[in-house]
Amino acid sequence: MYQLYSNSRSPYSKRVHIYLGYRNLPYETVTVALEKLENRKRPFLQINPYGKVPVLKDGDFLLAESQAIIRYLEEKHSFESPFFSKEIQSRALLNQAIQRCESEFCFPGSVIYFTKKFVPEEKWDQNRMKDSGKRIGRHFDILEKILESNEYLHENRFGILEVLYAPFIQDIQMLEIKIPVSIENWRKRVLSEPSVARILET
Ligand SMILES: N[C@@H](CCC(=O)N[C@@H](CS)C(=O)NCC(=O)O)C(=O)O
Repeated sequence: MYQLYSNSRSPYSKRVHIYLGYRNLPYETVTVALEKLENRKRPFLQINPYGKVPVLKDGDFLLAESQAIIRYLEEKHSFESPFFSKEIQSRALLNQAIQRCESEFCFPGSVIYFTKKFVPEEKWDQNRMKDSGKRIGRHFDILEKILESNEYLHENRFGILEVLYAPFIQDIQMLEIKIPVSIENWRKRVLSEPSVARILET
């Protein structure tokens, strides 16, 4: 059975929990206590030298990075409706959107989120926060155009993008950025998908 090294507060771990639930793949959770810095010590550093969760264990095979784990499982199992199409340009566009999700939303979003959560306000790097907000605003413009005429981001069906975004759109109001209506409706749709709702408790 698969084992997933994870932490219940980690959004990157939640992506993989959502995915495993969505695909009905049985697995065991191995909790890594980030709050006790268990991830920075052995034996966890032998599991992932970067000291980060999630990590999937499949027999002797270890794999870190949420996106890589989901791609591995998609390739390993032949699902009736796979996230990645056989058509090369469809796959290329999906890869483009995945990259943009990481670099134009999750990364700048984490800058704002972690600063607000863990840094005293007088120490906030206001320029960095403003720049992150602008990047997310531009990203929302792109998503809005897609979602005005589609229910989901890629080929109009729930897929890997929704799994990757889900934990990062849960507390979207924390970004203090105007959310276009089509994005807010998509967000509600994603958060009410049963495998998402089960993990995020939405
Ligand atoms: N790019 C990685 C990011 C993983 C990551 O940043 N995990 C965080 C928890 S959400 C972590 O383990 N942080 C512990 C640390 O950096 O000490 C992924 O997609 O899995």
